[in-house]
Order: sequence, then C-alpha cells, then structure tokens
Amino acid sequence: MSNEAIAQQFLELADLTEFVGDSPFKARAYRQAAQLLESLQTPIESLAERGREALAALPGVGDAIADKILAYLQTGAIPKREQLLQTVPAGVLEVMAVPGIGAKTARLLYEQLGVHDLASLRDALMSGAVDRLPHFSPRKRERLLRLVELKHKSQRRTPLGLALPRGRELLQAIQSLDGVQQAMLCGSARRMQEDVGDLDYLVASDTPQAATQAFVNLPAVAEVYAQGATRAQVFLKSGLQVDLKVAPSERWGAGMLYLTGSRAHSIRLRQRALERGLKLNEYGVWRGAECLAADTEEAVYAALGLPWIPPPLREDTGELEAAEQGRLPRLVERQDIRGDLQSHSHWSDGLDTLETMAQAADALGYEYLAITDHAHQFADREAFEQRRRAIEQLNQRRGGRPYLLNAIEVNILPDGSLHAPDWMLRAAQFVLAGVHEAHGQPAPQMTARLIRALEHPAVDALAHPTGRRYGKRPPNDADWARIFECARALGKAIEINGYPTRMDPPTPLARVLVESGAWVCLGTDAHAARDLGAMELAVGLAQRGWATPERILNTRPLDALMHWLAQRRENP
Ligand code: DGT
Ligand code: CA
Ligand code: CA
Ligand code: ZN
Repeated sequence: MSNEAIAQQFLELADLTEFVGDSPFKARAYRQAAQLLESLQTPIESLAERGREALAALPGVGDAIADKILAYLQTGAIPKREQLLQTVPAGVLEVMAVPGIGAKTARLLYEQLGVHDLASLRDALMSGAVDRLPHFSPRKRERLLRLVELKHKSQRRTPLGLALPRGRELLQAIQSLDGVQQAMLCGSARRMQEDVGDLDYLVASDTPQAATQAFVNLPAVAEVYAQGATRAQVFLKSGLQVDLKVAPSERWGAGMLYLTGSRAHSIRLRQRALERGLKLNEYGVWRGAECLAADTEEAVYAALGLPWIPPPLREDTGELEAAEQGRLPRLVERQDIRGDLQSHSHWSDGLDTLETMAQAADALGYEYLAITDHAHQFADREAFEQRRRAIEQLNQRRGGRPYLLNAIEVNILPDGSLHAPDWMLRAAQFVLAGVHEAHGQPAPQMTARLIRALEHPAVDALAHPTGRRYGKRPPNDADWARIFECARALGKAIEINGYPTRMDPPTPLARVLVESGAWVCLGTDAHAARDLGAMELAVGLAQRGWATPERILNTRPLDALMHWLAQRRENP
C-alpha cells in the first residue's frame, strides 16, 4: 500500500466531509494529512511499525488521524470514509475531483440536477441544465465542459506509434526543466504495449513542488487536472493524458519499477517480497524500517533475488519464473535488425520513390530493404519489368547499400489462391502474402485460406497475419497455432508488422507465434520513407512475444538472407 493511495483516501474523505456539511476543520486536517503522506519519502507502513506514537508525532497528524492510518493499513479502508459512502454515491467523488468543482457545487449539482458521476455531470453541462444553478456562469460551464470532455476522450486508448513520438518530445521538454535531474517515460509506453491509456513520467528532483509547477506550465499542457506536492495530472493539447510523479534520486529505481508496472507484475513482486519477510513499494525494498534497495531497478530486483526484467516482459505471464530460473530470453533489439522486409514505393501505393526509400533505409543503417509493392497494382508485365530494372540500376549505382529486394506483397483471395500471375511470383525475390479483402470469414475458412496461401511454393512469408486495423477492424479469427505450425513445418516466415495502426499479431498472439518456432520477419509496411522508423514498434511487439534474434529472418546479414531465400526456393 503506497503512501499515495492513503493520501488519496484522505483527500476523498475531506471531499466527503465537506459534501455532507461536516466541520470544515476536519476536512482541512484530512487534506494536510494527505499532503504530508504524499511528500513523505518513507513508506508509512515502516513508520507505523514503530507504533502509533511515531505516527502521531508527524507534523499535523494527531491521534484521530493516526488511528485512521492504522485502520487503513490493517483493513485497506478508512472506516469513516466507508461510512460516508453509505449515504453519498461513490461517483460524486469523481465529480469533486474535477478542478473547479468544490463540495458546495457538487452538492448543488447532486441535489438539484441529480449529478452523481462524471457521465451525469457531462449530460448536465451539455444540456445547459446547470445554467439554472446559482453562480453558474456560462464561462464556468464552458470551462468545465472542456475538462469533462478531455477526461471523457482520454478514456480512449492511443496506438503506441502515435503516443511514443509525442511522449518523447514531452520527455525532452521535461528533462530540460529547472530542478529536474532526470526524467523517464514509464507505464505501458515503456512496456511497449500496442496502445496506451496515458503517459506516465517519473522525475527525479530535490525540489518536487517547483518541478511539478514547471511541468504544468509547459506550453504543451492544455489543462491541469490535478496537482499535488509530488505529482500532477494534465491533458496535453494533443488530448493525451499525462501523469507525472516526482521522486528523490535515491528512490529512482523503485519509483521507475512501480510506475512501469504492469500492475500484475508489481503485485507478484510484492508477494515475493512478503514471502521473504520484506516489503516492496514505490520507495524501495524494506526490511522493517531499513531500506535495502531503491536507487536502481537492478538493485530492487536483486534485493528480491531476481535479475533485471525487461519492461516488455513485465505482464505476469511467466517472466518471474523465467527470471528466477535464469531462463529470461535474450530479447531481439532494434540494433539486431539489418533490414526491413515490408515497404511500398510509388510503384504501388507508396508515396516515395525507390531512391528516397533507399536513402532512408541507408540512414537507418540497413543492409537491405524489401520493396514489397502490391502485386495487383502493376498494370502489366512491362510495368513490373520497369520496376525490376529501376531496382537493379539503383542497386548498381548505390553499390547495393542498402540492397533493395525486388519483392512483392500479394493478396490472398477468399479461397486462399494468390492475386498475381505465376511469372511475377517466380520473378520476385521475396514474396509476402496477405489478406486485404474478405476479412471476418469464419475461423475454419480463414484457417484453410491462410494455410493454402502458405503452401503455395512461391510464398515466403505471411504478412500482418490477423489483418486487424486499430480502431477499424478486429483481428481475424483463425486457428493461429495451426497456421504458425504449418509455417514452421514449411520453413516459411510469419510477419510481425509494426505499422502503427496494425501492430499485428497483437500480444499475446505474438508470443504464440514465437513459441511455434516458425521463422519471423519484421516489417514496417512503410508507405513512405518516414514510416520506416516504425521498426522499433515491430521490435517492441516481438519483445512482448519473447522473441530472441535467432528465428528472426531480418537479423541475418544480407548473404544469409539471400541464402535462406534461395534454399527455400530450391526445396519448395
Ligand atoms: P495504461 O495507461 O492504461 O496504458 O496502462 P499503464 O500500465 O500505464 O497504467 P497506469 O497509467 O494506470 O499506471 C501506470 C503504472 O503505475 C502502472 O503500470 C502501475 C502503476 N500503478 C498505478 N496505479 C497503481 C495501483 O493502484 N496499483 C499498482 N500496483 N500499481 C499502480
Ligand atoms: Ca499509463
Ligand atoms: Ca497513468
Ligand atoms: Zn498488406
């Protein structure tokens, strides 16, 4: 139980106290307790172990508050708060958390308009019903509506590929703030989850109040939703929600571990600590009041008898067991990748020329780039021949740096046959097959369709296997284990696609793919030179699937890749 969680309970208790019209002095005392708890850098549990007197000796904590803290530590709740919630709907707490809505307003909203949660508040603001309340100016209504809308929109998740660039930009801005020693993007973004709810930053600073204030003043910040002594929650102009937490440098590792999550991973770690007579929280690993480790993540894991666990694995899906037994995978990394195996040029629906694509691939340090223009978009044989010659000339002129593969992406028709003539399938150096129509077939049909495509002798790999498009189309249903096994038996590859709105196959299916032992190829599906940077997303997804470099085709140098392709063609 973190200090912050107890602080939150006290803040809510203060709001509830005011809401029911109890003494304002009590509410003020609860808020002071919350602030103290938030800025305290030792876990309140450790203090509590020294007895009630140690708690009551804290500034602003009298006997009444000390008892409430003890009750919370024992039962997970403050009885007084629970008692008040018998008569006040819990949703009123989120209404009072909206900046600008105090207990008085919340009470009026509740009594006059039946506002009992954020949704009913939004309705009352949108319908203009609030105009009937005293002291409710149109300006106030507009401001609140904006905040509530932002909160509402932020319930939507953002694809990692859109969130990461913004997250990094903001990270830079945070790092250059006065009083900020270091800053780090944590949460689901650090775990490379395919989509993120909000961005979470940890900041090391000895002047938390000043750092938090400087943060909320950043130009990218549109609205401040909450601000405390060591934390802030804001909305960016882009609509993204951001949480910021400040910790002293000596607690950096413990803070990072906590804020990176996932929750499930943290819960397992805390259990493990308890089994060893220790306590883990966002301040460190503790034996009683003694802090054993806190400054780095490595130290915190080590204090629990574990090696450092890479963030993409922190989902409580076997990583603790693997860490314990020394079986953590050596995950594939961006630097292992020597080329991109899916990209499109202006010869099909890409925006850029072969030359521009080659330059961009060169800038990424690639040895090769597969130009997988859509097969059915070539008007005739002559058009395909023209592209082949253009690729050859470019390879000659650039000395094959990077080497462009004369490749295609071919549509898999509803019956599993391929939408390309045989001569083209034979001429292409690398053939990706993918579903682009008739999505959502029943699973048995989709399974048979994909297996038939994989069995075609010309096909090297299956592109974006499930066909999902973020926010548009769910993953296709099929017997994936069977399809991946089929690819393994045939010695063919399945793509992990890093295009921001694809990210396909999503976790946990990426793990099923990796465990099948089939070859994997990473592709960005770039339709412009700037899209090639999405390789980090494909790598992140591969890491979430526990992929090591060995079975990933594009960790091979060019000659090994060409050898793989030639061999496959000789033994179709
Ligand atoms: P998201 O934002 O929905 O994509 O997912 P996360 O994992 O970024 O979750 P978020 O933003 O709610 O919280 C960030 C991290 O902070 C989370 O991974 C673990 C930690 N955390 C936040 N609240 C709690 C909590 O109540 N319990 C625990 N154990 N950890 C928490
Ligand atoms: Ca988050
Ligand atoms: Ca968060
Ligand atoms: Zn495609």
